[in-house]
Amino acid sequence: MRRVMFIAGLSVLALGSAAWADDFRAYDVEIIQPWTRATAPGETTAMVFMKLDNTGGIADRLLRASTPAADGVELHGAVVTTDEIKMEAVKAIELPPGIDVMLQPGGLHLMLTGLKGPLEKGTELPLTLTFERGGMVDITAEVTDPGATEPPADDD
Ligand SMILES: [Cu+2]
Repeated sequence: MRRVMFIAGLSVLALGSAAWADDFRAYDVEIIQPWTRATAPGETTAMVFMKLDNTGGIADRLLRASTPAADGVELHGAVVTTDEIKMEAVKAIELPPGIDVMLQPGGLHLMLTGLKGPLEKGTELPLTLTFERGGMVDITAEVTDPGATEPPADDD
């Protein structure tokens, strides 16, 4: 596993300026522009969003996530009923080859539970993602406006 992670790290360097600074990679899976929303004091949950693009030829799965900023991180999907959207825990997020999987408001997301303190706009939230094939990768999610519905505009 260590060796796979190291090779994956090298491949990011080899891509050079083709990748955004706020993108990450776990083997074949590109983790594109992770983001979350600022929270108010006392709030205990937060959602994290990103795009996961499996650029390889074999399916992968996001199995779990963790962050030092919260007691737990659940993988959530959204179930749309006639009058509301409900969140539902899923065991894994499937990443078919060649497909962009969006984690976005109203759909799949990471759910932080037991938030230890407010997330402040302009800071970076550290997370560790674990993929079935891609292994573990450390990422950061940009903390943006509390009411944001899309990732922050790229400022570079
Ligand atoms: Cu949720």
